[in-house]
Amino acid sequence: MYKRQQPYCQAKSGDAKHVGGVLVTGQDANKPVERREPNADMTTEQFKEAYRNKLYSLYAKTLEAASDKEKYLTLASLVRDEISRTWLQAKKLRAQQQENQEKQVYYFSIEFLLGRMLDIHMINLGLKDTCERGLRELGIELAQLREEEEDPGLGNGGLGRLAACYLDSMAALELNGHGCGIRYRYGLFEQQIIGGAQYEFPDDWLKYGYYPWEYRAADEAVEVRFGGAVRLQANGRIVYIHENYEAVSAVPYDIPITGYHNNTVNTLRLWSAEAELAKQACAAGQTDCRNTLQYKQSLESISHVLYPDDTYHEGKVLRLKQQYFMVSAGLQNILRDFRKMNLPYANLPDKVAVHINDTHPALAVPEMMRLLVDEAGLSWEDAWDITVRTMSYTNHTILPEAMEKWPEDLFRTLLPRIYMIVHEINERFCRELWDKYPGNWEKIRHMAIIADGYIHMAYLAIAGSHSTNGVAVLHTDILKKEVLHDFWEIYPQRFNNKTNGVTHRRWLLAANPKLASLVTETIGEAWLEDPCRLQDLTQYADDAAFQKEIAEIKRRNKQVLARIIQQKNGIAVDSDSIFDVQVKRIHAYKRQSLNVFHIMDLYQRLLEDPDLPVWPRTFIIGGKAAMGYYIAKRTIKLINSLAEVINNDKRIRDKIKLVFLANYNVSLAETIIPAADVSEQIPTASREACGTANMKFMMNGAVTLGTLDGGNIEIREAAGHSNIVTFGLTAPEVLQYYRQGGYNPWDIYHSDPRVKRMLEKLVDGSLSSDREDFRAHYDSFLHHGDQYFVLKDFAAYVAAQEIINGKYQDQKVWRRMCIHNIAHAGWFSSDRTFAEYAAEIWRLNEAAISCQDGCEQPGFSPIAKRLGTMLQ
Ligand code: 26V
Repeated sequence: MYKRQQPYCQAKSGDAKHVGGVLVTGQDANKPVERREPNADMTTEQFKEAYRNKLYSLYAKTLEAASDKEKYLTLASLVRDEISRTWLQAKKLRAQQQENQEKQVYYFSIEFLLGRMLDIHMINLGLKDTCERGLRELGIELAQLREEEEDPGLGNGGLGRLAACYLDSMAALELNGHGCGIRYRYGLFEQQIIGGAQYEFPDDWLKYGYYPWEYRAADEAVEVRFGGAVRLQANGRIVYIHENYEAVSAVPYDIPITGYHNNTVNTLRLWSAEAELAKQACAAGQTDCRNTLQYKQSLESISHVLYPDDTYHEGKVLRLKQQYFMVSAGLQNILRDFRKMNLPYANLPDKVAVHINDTHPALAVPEMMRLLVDEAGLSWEDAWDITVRTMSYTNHTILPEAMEKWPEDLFRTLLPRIYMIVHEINERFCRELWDKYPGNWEKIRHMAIIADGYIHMAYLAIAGSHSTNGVAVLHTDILKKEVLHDFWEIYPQRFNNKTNGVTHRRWLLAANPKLASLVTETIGEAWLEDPCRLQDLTQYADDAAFQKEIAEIKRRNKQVLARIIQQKNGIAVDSDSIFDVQVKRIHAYKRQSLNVFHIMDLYQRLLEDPDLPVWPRTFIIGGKAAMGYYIAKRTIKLINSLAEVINNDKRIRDKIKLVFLANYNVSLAETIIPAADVSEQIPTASREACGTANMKFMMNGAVTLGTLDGGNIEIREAAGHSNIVTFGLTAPEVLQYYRQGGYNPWDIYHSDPRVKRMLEKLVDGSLSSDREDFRAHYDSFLHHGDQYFVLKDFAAYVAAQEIINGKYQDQKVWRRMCIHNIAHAGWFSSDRTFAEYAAEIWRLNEAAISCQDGCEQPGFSPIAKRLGTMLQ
């Protein structure tokens, strides 16, 4: 059931190699690899001179007088110059492609969690070594400057980071793929821990501007309209006139996305709401200028802040405004470009793919209809056919409480014309259902896009697109069999799986340079462009010398993290202990509490027997809790309270330590993940759609300790069952409990004395002087049915932890496991995922499929060739 569906990463007959950025097979594979490194020819001397000149021209300062920030900006500015040069060429190429009418992909996402960009750009442009060497000769450490870059937190977690990985892969694969999102003035809040609890502070990431990495394109601004009313005018045909609306200028900021050694620069276009139109209206005497300031603020609030939330806020009007703002601006922009091709609209789906990342951009469906019907004058039927063929949608969660729905009234007031269109889509969809299920009102009501006063965004996205995909095999299975079963029944051909991936360039090459170098020294550099080649490491899994080097690199990465822990938390941790890490959003279903319970139990056992044969462990936990999510915030307090007790108890002789690392973000992840021994992936089976941190850990040689959920199942398939430790209820078991009940947490409370003891400790003052501090946890486990089966899985989890402890003691076995994980991580590269999206959803490889051997005919794009080969 869980077998991988793609042969990608299986040993290929006749090795494949990349030549000039294009993957080729057969005879060509023997040619030397000629990678395009735009700046391979820049000497260190030239760099140093350029650097000094840049510093003078930007700040009129000498090296000695410049601050670290200025030094960073000088370097970034040099890199920007290089990007601009390449980008200009890339834009020319794109104009040419448009003339040649190549298909373009637009990935619409309300979040893009980019992380810092300096390192990645230097690597992609082939500049890193020269810069690092040149700076060193100038007496500057690159590592120090890196810290000066803001880390834009324009996303909450996995969904946003996935979007950023995909941008990286699109550019690496030379796909014509672009991102479309919002330029939030404030990103996800900065987390500080005060007295053990989370406090939120604004993320002022634009304090110094985002100068090096963004380009404002004010001349391409478009207008987005809210509110007002719609008037019908019959003039031969019915025309809808939208009037008395509020107009907002959507101003694009373009962020270049460089491809790895291939001269590709794609664009992430982030839209900012500006009130330029309000100012103009005031100047033209059309509005009351006294209110202009207030009006301006209200309009600009649209892109003011990222919703700091992975909890769905029903009815938040600003959130709906953000969604419409983004899709309207993005689609207007796409159609403006499309019109330059002078093609009939019927050709749009052959030239443009619009991807909807979760339901947040699902308004793209009715907005596309509005643009095609109202503005381009197409018939409803033609417009619908074009829309469905252009759109595709990814579902990222099955949690019922996360399914977006909007109150009809709010929707109608804010977006009157869009409401009319959704209404019409719903009418026609229900008629289709009626033809299929005559008389079955119950089913139709259940599937309707508008029902019980709400607009269901997932249903709108499925009905309005040609593809709906899940993000792991299990997740897609659950969508088909359970959550979206009715939709799968009517549109089986629309459903498909695309297991997530992560970019191995950021998460291995950039984040873990020592490991990356060792891999390259051992198997050559082909893995960089063809991550499946990591498989070649399997032959070294038992090689004592290689094992030793792997262990040494891990030890050094752990030392780096240990220093950070000492600086940030003031806790001394032993870098020879097992680093056991759980970093991700704090959420009940992700079960940080299960981790805590194991630590509490282990601590108790150590108190009883300080000679317990356990290898010393450092438990590291990090993650943000949504601001209004009470129990998640209490979990952070619980972790810190427990840490306070354990870390100060001399009786256990430093056998275990617990650390909560504040403000988990992409940059911190880049330091934590390469230093991890154990990757904790322990959600309630069926709840985590896929997970992506699990893949990043694996790539860095950590061993997964996980439930059989989401991507973990496929990690086990890839790495081998003996190279990961799994435990707990399976998804079918959990789903059965949800359907039929039959689980009573009190049974476990009474039968397992460890559980009873721990639960009582939550409320008896052992962890906090305020006995009410963790009452909500206690109640959730015992009085509210332990929804996420924490108590139920506890015994199995402790047993799995014992297995980890045992395996680690035999370092040969452990290192072998680590190597197998690294060697099989290639399949989890987002390059693979994206190649699948491109070939199977957006059909960028139509040409490749029809020319499997050779593709030498003129007119075939390198992309088509490359995809054809990757997916063989
Ligand atoms: C939303 C909500 C809202 C209600 C309360 C619970 C809850 C939990 C999660 C979410 C987020 C939904 C969308 C999302 O971020 N999904 C994540 O997408 C990742 C990329 O596909 C995937 O790896 C994660 O498993 C999935 O949770």
